Amino acid sequence: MTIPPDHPRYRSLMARESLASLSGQGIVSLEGLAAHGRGEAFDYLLGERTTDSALLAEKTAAAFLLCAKNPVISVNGNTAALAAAEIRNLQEASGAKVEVNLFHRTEERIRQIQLLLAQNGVKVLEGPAKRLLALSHDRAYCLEEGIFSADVILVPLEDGDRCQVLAGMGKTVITIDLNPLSRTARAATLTVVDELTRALPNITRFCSTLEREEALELVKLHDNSILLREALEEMKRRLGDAVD
Ligand code: PTJ
Repeated sequence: MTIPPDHPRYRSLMARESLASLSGQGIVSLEGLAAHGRGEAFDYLLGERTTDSALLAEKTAAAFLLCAKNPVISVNGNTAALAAAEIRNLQEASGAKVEVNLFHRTEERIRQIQLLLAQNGVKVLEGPAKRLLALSHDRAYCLEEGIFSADVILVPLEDGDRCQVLAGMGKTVITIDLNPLSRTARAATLTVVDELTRALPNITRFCSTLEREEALELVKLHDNSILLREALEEMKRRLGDAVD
């Protein structure tokens, strides 16, 4: 079916169509489709826009990436499907490495996602991954020169387990997650409660405009619990307005 550009839900329908089609190719997992639906529900509560507190989180995410020694962006199936070009732009602006890391891991999916990213101009780390993280599932597999040795790691649409393990290894973990109640959102050093394709361009823009002094200040002053509380307050406000 062709989705007319004047449909009020055009953007959302196009994203779903792209995810469904890439799921048919094996790039997005079926579980990834369910995860996207959960994200959409939370985005509805936010009014499908970047809130002031999310924008501050995005600026702070840029600050962490700019101040890092070995920043890495970890990409899964949903992130590659929704935002391959945005990942390229962020890589160029931040100098971060990009590594594919999957929950539903098969070598075939890894290869397909690496290819999709490369076709969009992303320089992707490759090589034999090893079971280097203390996790019983396959997200334990990563590269020594990538996720394992990163000091700052951006993990959009993450699952809580790995987030906790990475934080426990002393890494700065930045996540992008529309659900401020998720274990990931709560375990991360910094949570951007915003939709992936809105968040990445904002982080990229801040990477190009932030001065070093301001970046250091943002890193020093960041407080994830305040950002999460503000995201929940925003949802509460919107629900209250809808009821009144
Ligand atoms: O490709 P794989 O095999 O690595 O699997 C990827 C998924 C996403 C299936 C896996 O990481 C997973 O199960 O994730 P979760 O635990 O469902 O968490 C995903 C989180 O991302 C949820 O809290 C969603 O609300 C949120 N989310 C979904 N879509 C978006 C989003 N946040 C921001 N932008 C989105 N587009």
